[in-house]
Amino acid sequence: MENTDSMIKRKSTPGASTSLMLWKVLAIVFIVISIALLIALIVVATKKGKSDENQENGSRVAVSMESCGEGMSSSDDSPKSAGVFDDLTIEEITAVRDYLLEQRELNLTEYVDATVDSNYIYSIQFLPPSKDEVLEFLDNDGPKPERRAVAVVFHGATDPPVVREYVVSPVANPTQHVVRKVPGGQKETVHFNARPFDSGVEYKIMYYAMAIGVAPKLQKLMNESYDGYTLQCTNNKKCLYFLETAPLGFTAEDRYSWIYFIRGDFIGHYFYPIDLHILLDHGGANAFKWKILKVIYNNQTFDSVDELAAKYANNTIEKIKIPAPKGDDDTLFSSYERRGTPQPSKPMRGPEQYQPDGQRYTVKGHHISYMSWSFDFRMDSNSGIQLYDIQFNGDRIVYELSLQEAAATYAGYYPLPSWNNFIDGAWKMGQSSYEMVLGVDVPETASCFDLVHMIGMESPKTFRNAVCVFELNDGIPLRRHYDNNFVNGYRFYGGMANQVLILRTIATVYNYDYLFDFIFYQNGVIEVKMSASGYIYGSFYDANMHPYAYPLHEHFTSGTHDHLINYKVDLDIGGRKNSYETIEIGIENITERWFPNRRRVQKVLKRSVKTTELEAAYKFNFDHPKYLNFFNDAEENRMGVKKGYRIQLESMLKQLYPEDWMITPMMSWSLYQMAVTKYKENETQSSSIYNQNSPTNPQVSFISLIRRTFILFLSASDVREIPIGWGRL
Ligand SMILES: [Cu+2]
Repeated sequence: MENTDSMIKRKSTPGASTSLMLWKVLAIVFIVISIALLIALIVVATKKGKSDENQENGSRVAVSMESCGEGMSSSDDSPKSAGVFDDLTIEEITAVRDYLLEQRELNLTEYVDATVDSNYIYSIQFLPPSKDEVLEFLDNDGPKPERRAVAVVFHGATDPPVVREYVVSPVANPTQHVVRKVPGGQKETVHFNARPFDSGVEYKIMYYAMAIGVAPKLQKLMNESYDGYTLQCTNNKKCLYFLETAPLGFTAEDRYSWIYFIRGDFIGHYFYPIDLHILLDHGGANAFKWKILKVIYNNQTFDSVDELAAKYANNTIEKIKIPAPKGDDDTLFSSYERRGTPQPSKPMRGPEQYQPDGQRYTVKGHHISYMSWSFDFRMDSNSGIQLYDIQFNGDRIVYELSLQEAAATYAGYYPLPSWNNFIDGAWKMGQSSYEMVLGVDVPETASCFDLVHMIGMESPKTFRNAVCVFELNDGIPLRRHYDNNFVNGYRFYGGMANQVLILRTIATVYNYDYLFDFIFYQNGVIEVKMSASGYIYGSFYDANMHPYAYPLHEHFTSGTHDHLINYKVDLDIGGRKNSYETIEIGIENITERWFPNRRRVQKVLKRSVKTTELEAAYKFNFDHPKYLNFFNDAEENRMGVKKGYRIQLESMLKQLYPEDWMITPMMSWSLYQMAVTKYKENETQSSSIYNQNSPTNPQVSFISLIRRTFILFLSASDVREIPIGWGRL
């Protein structure tokens, strides 16, 4: 742990008799320091022109701040992992897309011309190679894994319509495609109604349905009730736009959504929902068969738009008028405009991070090295950021550390927000990381990376500076101590500044912004952290919302909700054969050995090695605190203790939904604070992009994954993957 470079040690000099000596020593020290500073100044002045020469500024590193020093030197050799975990480039995605479009039997329509009943490419991205292949290459000089792509194709033109996934290779110049058995069901097709919502193609058809089937009939109502706001607005003024609740339906076989309307022309438009809801059955590929089933207006429910329009016209219903915001003052609350008395009263800049000797980490493509650490990263366009091959002091400790899913589950009186239970892997969470702003989102010193994605787009797009890495002094010492001499002094001081490396990405999934951090400490700890920002999910407020939320503004609130985040960590401590144990901190009540008439109550460690996955599924219990320890039975440290890593769950949320509630199966990982499963190549994810719209019968049922495998072998076992569910409100 000790890094002499950052350690500060000094001896105390108690006693007045030594004060003369102290002054002499100090004088000499100051002279030495002055000379050293002079020499340093000359060296810096001479080298200024050369600064940054050794820093890696590959094409992917879009921002690399000029720093004062020359930074870490690094060779030009590319890391062995180059290309193994890297996402597809613009050229590779384009080649895969063009190859698929040429395959006549697929009968694909280009994205721009596609409708719901077309066969079209929804997404293309990198398909990481199997762990066996990668380790054979990295550790045993096996062949380099082939780079492959996975394309999700919506086959709206087949009967019945289905979703298929194709594995296409090689990505540089594709020559073959095979149908993939989709993880979860292990079938070659997924039900069409379980597909993710496509905010291009499907929204377009929905918009026509609303613009043609609803807007003309409700023009008068919208105009009067919503103070001029309508779907058919003119000159882009007083426009309503609409969104839909999720999940889209109850099972994989149906597709229903409540459409709800929002005033769209303000900063923070999330905060301007109105009280009109329309239930749409948009199942299947034939949009002519889509139907409006219910309409809610001013807390009155109607079977059709016609019924509402007629009753509105003949004044047989309760009408509502929700005034439009009046001027800028009325909408200031939803803006980011700073208001109130400026602080501090005299404009002054705040503290900043700087790197006196330049960057202390090196970047080669998406391979990052820092102190004793090294790792690779990529971004799954759906589920988000993934780190691979994390090594500390040259030992691999984690094969994969990845975001799997983010859930947000709402409550309320009206369908918005009551019906909303989002899982963001189906809403392009990985493709939702946009450019970070230096000095606000990350320190000015950060190095940032561009990403390439293609979900719901005609061609791949570059997302600039969507992942950043930077070193940070977090202001709290990593360790420190004064050695008390108990006579108002001390014998020595030791301390170490906490300088850490942070890899950050911020996913803006509609209203909220998830800040995902992976923090590497110098003592071998990795911290995984999510901080939430952005806007709350706006809902219409009236007294009916009282049990679910507080009013936040006129007609506006946000329903009570949870955010639950699911990560996977595939730990490899000293190799792939690891075991898992809990160490319960129990209480013992024993006879005091040296006073036989007395008792002694104290804590005691009770180790329990888990043998089945079910046994290893962890539900936190305050009455029985436990350490969660992963260790290698065959590797010991010099004290004879098995080498291991402990998972420390810092922030947990209990899933309040019962196991048998319709919504729970699509996110059954949330029932556990941690679960441990035996590694299987076809069970690499705890969720799926098809789970959101098949809540009761999801594509990947995490709970059945952990129930299916009965025996978890001990030291003879293969690696385990350990998805961790944790969250915060
Ligand atoms: Cu929230």
